[in-house]
Amino acid sequence: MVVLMTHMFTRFNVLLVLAGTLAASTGASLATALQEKPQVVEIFVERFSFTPSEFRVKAGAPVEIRLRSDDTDHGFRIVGTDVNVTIPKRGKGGVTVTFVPPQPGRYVFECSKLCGAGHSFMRGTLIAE
Ligand SMILES: [Cu+2]
Repeated sequence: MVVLMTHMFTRFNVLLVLAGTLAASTGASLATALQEKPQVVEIFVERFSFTPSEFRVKAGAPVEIRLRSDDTDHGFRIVGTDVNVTIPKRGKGGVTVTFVPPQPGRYVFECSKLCGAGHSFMRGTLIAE
Protein backbone atom coordinates (compact mmCIF):
# COMPACT_ATOMS: atom_id res chain seq x y z
CA MET A 1 0.00 0.00 0.00
CA VAL A 2 1.29 3.44 -0.87
CA VAL A 3 0.58 6.48 1.28
CA LEU A 4 1.29 9.95 -0.04
CA MET A 5 0.89 13.09 2.02
CA THR A 6 0.91 16.75 1.09
CA HIS A 7 -0.14 19.94 2.80
CA MET A 8 -1.52 21.95 -0.03
CA PHE A 9 -5.24 22.23 -0.41
CA THR A 10 -6.89 25.45 0.58
CA ARG A 11 -10.63 24.88 0.70
CA PHE A 12 -12.69 22.74 3.01
CA ASN A 13 -15.82 22.37 0.90
CA VAL A 14 -17.29 18.95 1.21
CA LEU A 15 -17.43 17.35 -2.17
CA LEU A 16 -16.90 14.07 -3.82
CA VAL A 17 -15.34 14.10 -7.23
CA LEU A 18 -14.90 11.01 -9.27
CA ALA A 19 -12.11 12.08 -11.54
CA GLY A 20 -10.86 10.55 -14.70
CA THR A 21 -11.52 7.19 -16.19
CA LEU A 22 -11.28 4.40 -13.66
CA ALA A 23 -10.62 0.79 -14.50
CA ALA A 24 -13.72 -1.35 -14.24
CA SER A 25 -11.76 -4.29 -12.96
CA THR A 26 -11.15 -4.46 -9.22
CA GLY A 27 -8.33 -6.84 -10.03
CA ALA A 28 -6.24 -4.03 -11.53
CA SER A 29 -2.68 -4.08 -10.27
CA LEU A 30 -1.47 -1.43 -7.85
CA ALA A 31 0.84 -0.04 -10.51
CA THR A 32 -2.07 0.32 -12.91
CA ALA A 33 -4.24 1.86 -10.23
CA LEU A 34 -1.64 4.49 -9.40
CA GLN A 35 -1.43 5.61 -13.01
CA GLU A 36 -5.10 6.56 -13.00
CA LYS A 37 -6.39 9.92 -11.88
CA PRO A 38 -7.44 9.59 -8.28
CA GLN A 39 -10.91 9.96 -6.92
CA VAL A 40 -10.97 12.93 -4.57
CA VAL A 41 -12.91 13.22 -1.31
CA GLU A 42 -12.77 16.30 0.91
CA ILE A 43 -13.57 15.74 4.58
CA PHE A 44 -14.35 18.49 7.05
CA VAL A 45 -13.20 17.59 10.56
CA GLU A 46 -14.25 19.08 13.89
CA ARG A 47 -15.05 17.98 17.46
CA PHE A 48 -16.48 15.37 17.18
CA SER A 49 -17.26 14.41 13.63
CA PHE A 50 -16.05 13.78 10.11
CA THR A 51 -18.25 15.25 7.33
CA PRO A 52 -19.04 13.28 5.29
CA SER A 53 -18.77 10.35 7.67
CA GLU A 54 -19.64 7.86 4.94
CA PHE A 55 -18.68 7.87 1.27
CA ARG A 56 -18.33 5.43 -1.60
CA VAL A 57 -15.30 4.89 -3.77
CA LYS A 58 -14.08 2.37 -6.28
CA ALA A 59 -12.14 -0.61 -4.96
CA GLY A 60 -8.69 -1.08 -6.44
CA ALA A 61 -8.39 2.57 -7.47
CA PRO A 62 -6.63 5.37 -5.58
CA VAL A 63 -8.75 7.76 -3.56
CA GLU A 64 -7.23 11.08 -2.53
CA ILE A 65 -8.66 12.00 0.88
CA ARG A 66 -8.23 15.67 1.77
CA LEU A 67 -8.80 16.50 5.43
CA ARG A 68 -9.12 19.88 7.10
CA SER A 69 -9.90 20.71 10.71
CA ASP A 70 -12.06 23.57 11.93
CA ASP A 71 -10.73 23.42 15.49
CA THR A 72 -7.95 21.43 17.13
CA ASP A 73 -5.67 18.87 15.55
CA HIS A 74 -7.21 15.48 14.95
CA GLY A 75 -6.06 12.18 13.53
CA PHE A 76 -7.33 10.10 10.63
CA ARG A 77 -6.73 6.37 10.78
CA ILE A 78 -8.23 3.73 8.53
CA VAL A 79 -8.58 0.67 10.74
CA GLY A 80 -6.68 -2.37 9.48
CA THR A 81 -4.42 -0.36 7.15
CA ASP A 82 -1.22 1.65 7.60
CA VAL A 83 -3.08 4.92 6.97
CA ASN A 84 -2.76 7.17 10.03
CA VAL A 85 -2.13 10.89 9.65
CA THR A 86 -2.43 13.98 11.80
CA ILE A 87 -4.79 16.72 10.66
CA PRO A 88 -3.33 20.09 11.64
CA LYS A 89 -5.36 22.50 13.74
CA ARG A 90 -7.44 25.23 12.10
CA GLY A 91 -5.35 27.74 10.20
CA LYS A 92 -2.40 25.37 9.78
CA GLY A 93 -3.49 23.84 6.48
CA GLY A 94 -4.83 20.40 5.72
CA VAL A 95 -3.44 16.99 5.06
CA THR A 96 -4.00 14.72 2.08
CA VAL A 97 -3.63 10.97 2.12
CA THR A 98 -3.96 8.64 -0.86
CA PHE A 99 -5.44 5.23 -0.22
CA VAL A 100 -6.13 2.30 -2.55
CA PRO A 101 -8.87 0.07 -1.10
CA PRO A 102 -7.45 -3.36 -1.91
CA GLN A 103 -10.85 -5.01 -2.22
CA PRO A 104 -14.55 -4.14 -2.04
CA GLY A 105 -15.85 -3.70 1.49
CA ARG A 106 -16.37 -1.33 4.35
CA TYR A 107 -13.32 0.40 5.80
CA VAL A 108 -13.85 2.06 9.16
CA PHE A 109 -11.92 5.26 9.83
CA GLU A 110 -11.56 7.08 13.13
CA CYS A 111 -9.81 9.91 14.89
CA SER A 112 -6.43 8.72 16.14
CA LYS A 113 -5.58 11.73 18.29
CA LEU A 114 -7.25 12.30 21.63
CA CYS A 115 -9.24 15.49 21.10
CA GLY A 116 -11.79 15.68 23.91
CA ALA A 117 -14.81 14.05 25.48
CA GLY A 118 -16.37 12.90 22.20
CA HIS A 119 -13.15 11.60 20.65
CA SER A 120 -14.30 7.97 20.60
CA PHE A 121 -17.39 8.94 18.59
CA MET A 122 -15.30 10.32 15.73
CA ARG A 123 -15.72 7.49 13.27
CA GLY A 124 -16.88 6.94 9.75
CA THR A 125 -16.95 4.41 6.94
CA LEU A 126 -15.35 4.35 3.52
CA ILE A 127 -17.30 1.97 1.29
CA ALA A 128 -15.33 0.48 -1.58
CA GLU A 129 -17.40 -1.08 -4.37
CU1 LIG B 1 -10.03 12.62 18.44
